Amino acid sequence: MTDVQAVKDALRLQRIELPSWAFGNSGTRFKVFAQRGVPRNPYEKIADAAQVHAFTGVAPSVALHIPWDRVDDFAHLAKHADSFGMRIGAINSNVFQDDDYMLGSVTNPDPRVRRKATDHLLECVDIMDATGSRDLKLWFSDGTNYPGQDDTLERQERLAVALAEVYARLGDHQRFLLEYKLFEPAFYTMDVPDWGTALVHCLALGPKATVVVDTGHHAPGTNIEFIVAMLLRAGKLGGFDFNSRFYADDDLMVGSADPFQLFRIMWEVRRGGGLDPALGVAFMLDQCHNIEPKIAAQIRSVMNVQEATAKALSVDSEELAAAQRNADVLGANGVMMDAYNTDVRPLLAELRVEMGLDPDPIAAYKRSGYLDGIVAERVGGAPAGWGA
Ligand code: LRH
Ligand code: MN
Repeated sequence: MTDVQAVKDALRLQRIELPSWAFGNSGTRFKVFAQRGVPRNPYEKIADAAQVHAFTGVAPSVALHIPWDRVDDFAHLAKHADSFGMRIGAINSNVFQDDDYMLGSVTNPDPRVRRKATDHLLECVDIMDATGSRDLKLWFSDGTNYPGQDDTLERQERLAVALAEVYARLGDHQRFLLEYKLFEPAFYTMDVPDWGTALVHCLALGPKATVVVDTGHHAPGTNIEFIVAMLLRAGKLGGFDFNSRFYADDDLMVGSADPFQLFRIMWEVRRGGGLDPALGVAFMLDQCHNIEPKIAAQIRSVMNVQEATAKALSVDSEELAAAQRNADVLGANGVMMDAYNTDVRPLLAELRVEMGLDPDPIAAYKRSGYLDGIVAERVGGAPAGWGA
């Protein structure tokens, strides 16, 4: 029997970090649809993120993206966040939007460009010092489009040099999360295409170098939960960029395209001890709400992670282990499917009430009238998006 109180206690401790860029306008190369009431600066993004925390109780931090969230005084921005009961989480570097980076950033054949890119990464650590952030998230759009375009091994050496310099700059309580991605914007090679490449670079550096699993960055059909289990086993799972996809890096709401996959991932997280906050696994969302209302979509996304986690916590692990030991294939699979088919929504609603929250976060948010307020208030100024 599932120990309901133990499930609730674990869910109460879970923390889900929100991406500042999810509150701004986003889209595809075909169109970025502007929505009304969109924040115009990081201060307003944090105010919107605070709404997600206010109604879910488990999302007290916002990841920033530099330069999209550049401000004159990051310590002041951190105080602003604190005034909303929020804190600034991971700092995301951006070496993918400058013309100099056409042939790569830290892997670029031109040492001047490599220096420029590395200096940006180091500046992001300066920002972490000001915001009190622990995590630097490193994603490189670096890669090639045609065989022969550049030397694969030489590019790996250049990457290793930059990572080592950043690693040496990290403070005692800081670390970086190296993000891999199979393709896009490069279409022949990406210099960090998969978990193996990311892991090899991190193992070469030390304990402050970890790997982040963006659930949209794999080839179709990839068993992502196996990768999660292996990274936990190696002590190198720094965190997740949660989203979901039907085809490519669609950045849709986590769990919306494949809730069963998210359940399987959260089972391996639980099995590998990753739900223990002491292990430091960062559960971050990395999504774009191109057509749906952004704050409500972030609330829904947090709820989707909670539901997958509650289902994973409902797996009768002793019964499962016994069935596995007895080579009872159907029995073991049945234990997993019983948990997955458990409706955990009543338990989560109960927990929210015990946490002093409304059992239905989205309905409560809609009743708050917050969206009407920001639509009326945020007139003029440039709405935030994927541009500095
Ligand atoms: C790259 C990525 C990365 C972020 C960006 C917003 O696809 O997943 O994590 O920098 O999206
Ligand atoms: Mn990502």
